Amino acid sequence: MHKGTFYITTPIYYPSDKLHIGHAYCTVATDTLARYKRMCGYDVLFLTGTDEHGQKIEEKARAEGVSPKRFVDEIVEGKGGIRDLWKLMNISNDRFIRTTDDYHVSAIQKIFRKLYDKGDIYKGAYKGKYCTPCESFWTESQLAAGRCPDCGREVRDAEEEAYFFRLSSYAGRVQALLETPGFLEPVSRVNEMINNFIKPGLEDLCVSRTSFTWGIPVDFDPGHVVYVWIDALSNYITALGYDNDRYGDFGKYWPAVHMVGKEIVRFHAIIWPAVLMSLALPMPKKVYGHGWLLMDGGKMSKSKGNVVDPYLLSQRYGVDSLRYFLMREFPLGSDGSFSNEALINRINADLANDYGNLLSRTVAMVLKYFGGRLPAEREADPADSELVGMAGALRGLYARDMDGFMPQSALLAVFKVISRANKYIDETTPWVLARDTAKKPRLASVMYNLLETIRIATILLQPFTPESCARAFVQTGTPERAKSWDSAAVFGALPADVSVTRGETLFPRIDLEKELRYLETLCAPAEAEALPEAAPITIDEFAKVRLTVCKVLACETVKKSEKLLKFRLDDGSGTERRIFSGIANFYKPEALIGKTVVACTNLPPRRMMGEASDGMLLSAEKDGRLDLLMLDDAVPAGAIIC
Ligand code: ME8
Repeated sequence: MHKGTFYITTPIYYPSDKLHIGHAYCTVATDTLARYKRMCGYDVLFLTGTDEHGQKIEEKARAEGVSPKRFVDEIVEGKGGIRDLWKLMNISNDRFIRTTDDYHVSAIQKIFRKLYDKGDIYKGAYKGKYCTPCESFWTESQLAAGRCPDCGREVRDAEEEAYFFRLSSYAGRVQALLETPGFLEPVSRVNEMINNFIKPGLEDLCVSRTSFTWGIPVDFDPGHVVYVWIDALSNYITALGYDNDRYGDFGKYWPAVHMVGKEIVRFHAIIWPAVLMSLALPMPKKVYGHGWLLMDGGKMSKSKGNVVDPYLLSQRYGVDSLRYFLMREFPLGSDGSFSNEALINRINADLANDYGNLLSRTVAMVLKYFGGRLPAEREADPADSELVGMAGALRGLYARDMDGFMPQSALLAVFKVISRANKYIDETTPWVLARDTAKKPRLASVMYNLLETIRIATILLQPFTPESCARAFVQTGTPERAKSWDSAAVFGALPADVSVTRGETLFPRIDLEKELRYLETLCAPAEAEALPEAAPITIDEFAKVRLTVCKVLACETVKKSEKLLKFRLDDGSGTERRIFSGIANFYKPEALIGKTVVACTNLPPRRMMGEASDGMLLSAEKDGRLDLLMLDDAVPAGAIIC
């Protein structure tokens, strides 16, 4: 019997670039809550996806010389893309929506028309400052010293025909909704919305554009595309089958809980409710505006000693460790500072030392003292009562925190009990009890209490570290019925004669110093290989350097190396040249095939990863950004740079 439905969503991310740890943070938080609700017996629908339209994506695709659809396909579906990332990170989403999916596109056109037919969308003129070279409209406040903030050129007053949504007429109802307890959390965001947006007066919202084409066309007025936020927000209902027949469970799952970053609370708590009001649909159950992961005083960046690629971090430290860190380190509603050091310290302290150690010590003792299976005889002691009491009460505390969107507090509660269990080992000194056969029943009680505590903690850790918990259950011989949510409230659900199995260490300790040095080489090539002050050279010395134009025939990643790409090049000599280059963090190999590059071809060959590398490819580097030098493809292979 399920307890009802629970529909939870992440923002749909822009596939304009690779996702970073901030995106992973929101998705892991949502996944953890979805897994928690499933565990409690809810019928959960968890949705994530990608927001694929808009000018920014159109421009990025143009810069790469591909169509916008091809550009987003690669980032979303390609190797190491967004879908791969969520698979790797064990994200349990039930659906994945792309706003370029046909069913979504046609549903958006219907929704736009509905709003128009209702009179909530009208045609007007968009007035603003226009930068002709950039083809961009700006408001007065967006300008930089009165000029275009992008290119710095002069702007002019201009008008563009556009559709507007009557947001202003929903201000009263939206304010009442914002003030409804539980709708927008954390509560601090409610005043932010009311003071910053409602009180100054809501203006009607421009919901169509004519200045670019990569969007969903307004079907009754060609030339206009639907504003990307109307397109994007509606994903939450089209993904359930609203105005389309791809799915049929809108009635079953709507309304949703929307997990979003604080910067887009405004769209979800003001604009989206107003659109839903206009469509006469129920309001979202909740909008939760989580905080940001910050680094280097605010900006996520690869250049300043922090690796922020969730793919890389998951592969190196384990998905569960990264998931745990994200949920344990930062309170969900506030901002927090991300650092690789904090990540490694947290894994070592909590997962390796506290939880992992408790598990491995307990299993090792049951094996050593009882051959792996506990006897039925027991001898309780008053010394057990605190641990047994804490473990028995844990599920209640945990549920209160999880229901209150406080996964960090829930984890703190679990780890308090884990620490208590480690202390219990020191207090009961099983190694002393083991010396006296008369104390075997007492020793069995101590072991059982430890296994029970581990079992309850493991059930509750499942939403955070699902894979490791499954392995812990195997080691502790926990039968299926003793893994359930219900059984987490019962101390004593393990069979009396439980038997354990030795397993691999769940969370190996990480050498902090060594890892930080390693991560530094990945993320700050410019700093790691600081260039000496350039000394003057003569023209003859310069002429000694042979720079040859080459065509990339093939390019591939190198096993066991996260940095290197292996190139096969046509250097015009008729013999293929092989060069290894440490740029794998910046390029996908398939994107480089056919490119015209420059190599220094009179360096002595070097052995790299067991093979000869004959030369060096030239790149341009600044502030952690790296660009392989590429020439116009008309330049022939073998041309000498002079
Ligand atoms: O805004 N810390 O997409 P987006 C924590 N397509 N979370 C972060 C973060 C950080 N530093 N950086 C990003 C969009 N996020 C729209 C959404 S929804 C209908 C459309 C997370 O790719 C956070 O959840 O810019 C934020 O709201 C989201 O990624 C923005 O992702």
